[in-house]
Amino acid sequence: MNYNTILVSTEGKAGIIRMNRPEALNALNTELTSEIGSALDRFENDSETGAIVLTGSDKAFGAGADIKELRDKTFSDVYEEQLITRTWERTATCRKPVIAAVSGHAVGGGCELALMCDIIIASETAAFSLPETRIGVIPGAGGTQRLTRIVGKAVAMDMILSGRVMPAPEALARGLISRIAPAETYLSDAIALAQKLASLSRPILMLAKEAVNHAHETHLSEGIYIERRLLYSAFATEDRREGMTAFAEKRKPVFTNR
Ligand code: CO8
Repeated sequence: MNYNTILVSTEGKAGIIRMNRPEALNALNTELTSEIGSALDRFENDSETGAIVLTGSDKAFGAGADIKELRDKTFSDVYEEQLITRTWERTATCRKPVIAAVSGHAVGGGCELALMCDIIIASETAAFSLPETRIGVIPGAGGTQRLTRIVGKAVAMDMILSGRVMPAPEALARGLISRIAPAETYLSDAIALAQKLASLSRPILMLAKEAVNHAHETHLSEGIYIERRLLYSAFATEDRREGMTAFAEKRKPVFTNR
């Protein structure tokens, strides 16, 4: 199968999905998130694949949702098309283990996509942030829920309200990521781990994953539901449009609190 925005390969029983929009630092547009979903479908249905690695470039795992694609959308648009729910969420529903190999920027939706994965192996250069408020929206791919469950309210509020960047060592200390690896080996380490997982019993890993997810996700669905509706509501404000327009025009936004 041919893809435009991802590179798909296998190494042994590890399936590898590499996001490949270098011109936009892997900003997540509809095509990219749909292609990730389609590659996950393929690997999930492939009996040879035991685990999946999702990665980006050394510079950026992902710079977040594609702001230029979202800029002109209205509340009706995002509500009707079920923005995020119909595409991005596929990563969170994959039943085989998914390892995120993260290097460089993991910003906004890029950070949230990593948080949908089961294990995050980060390069020592990786840096995580949820700066959506700066462009007039809120995290809308599970960030307000998953991050808060992992790091607690105080740190999540700090990150989400201020948009501050959390470097890999702090992310490890706070339980946001599973391991740090040298910049030269983070991806090969992730692939080696995927191959190791692929050598184990698939149904047992699926059972284990389902069990862990139940511990983690009790009450999560309600939180995601509320988050999604609040995110859509952000599209009713003038500041959301101003924030995204200002970004695209490379200027500081002028917010009017409306
Ligand atoms: N969307 C679209 N284009 C992007 C994005 C993005 N998120 N990020 C970077 N790009 C583009 C830039 O516009 C630029 O394009 P061009 O060369 O044509 O001008 C190119 O990628 C390179 O970017 P920079 O020149 O800015 O690269 P730097 O190395 O200087 O900076 C940064 C890297 C710090 C990552 C910077 O690009 C940046 O701040 N990007 C935006 C990050 C951001 O705000 N992300 C959050 C987006 S909102 C989100 O993810 C919410 C997800 C769920 C909710 C959905 C809401 C509807």
